[in-house]
Amino acid sequence: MSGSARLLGRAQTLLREPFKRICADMSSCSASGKRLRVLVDMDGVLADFEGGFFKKYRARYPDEPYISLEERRGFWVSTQYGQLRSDLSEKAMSIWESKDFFLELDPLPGGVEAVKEMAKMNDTDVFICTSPIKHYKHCPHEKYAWIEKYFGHDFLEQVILTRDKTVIAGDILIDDKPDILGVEPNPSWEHILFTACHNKHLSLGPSQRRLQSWSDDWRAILDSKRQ
Ligand code: DGP
Ligand code: MG
Repeated sequence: MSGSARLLGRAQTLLREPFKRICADMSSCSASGKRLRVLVDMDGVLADFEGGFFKKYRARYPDEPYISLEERRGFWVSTQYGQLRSDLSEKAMSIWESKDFFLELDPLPGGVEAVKEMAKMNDTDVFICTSPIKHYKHCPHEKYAWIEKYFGHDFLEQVILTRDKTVIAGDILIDDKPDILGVEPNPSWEHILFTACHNKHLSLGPSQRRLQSWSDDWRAILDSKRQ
């Protein structure tokens, strides 16, 4: 081995140790949860999708049968309407595929305030993590416009649009969908089920947690994930 090759080898060894230490520090930082990353769903958690759907469905189809919010069961609205009568599935879809549906959703009580408060907490990063519908003509644009309206332009930095939430890394995902599945079998987040008309009758496993509403103790749930 030449003298320069030996020197290079030694330099690499010297560099490797501090570099490894820095990497270890970085990973222990995230493993100890120094900064908490909270993912908050939009429809059914911040924006009243079910209420907005019901109001507009009744207005457009006043003579058709409907399912009251009390009677809602199962995440997919179109599936339950299809069970009532097969053609109602398409009628249901026509509601959320219409212009202004997502833009005009009312905020659910306390949600906007809670997310704003979270975003101001020390060592906390908050993202709105939402799945747009595949009929993309209005939905993605209106989701951004809704977030800008209630949180301000700068908060658009915190928006994640994805059809697969399992590939997004976070400590907590607050979401009203009972089964959040995707290509990643072991998502990094703990799913906190946000109570909604369609999921309130489900019993959860012993390790699963709910947030009943934004009046529930969301701060305690966040604190439980800090170390
Ligand atoms: P998310 O809240 O991020 O899980 O998004 C789910 C979206 O799906 C939300 O916009 C509500 C919508 N949704 C609810 N029921 C149905 C349905 O039956 N069919 C479709 N295509 N979308 C639905
Ligand atoms: Mg949702």
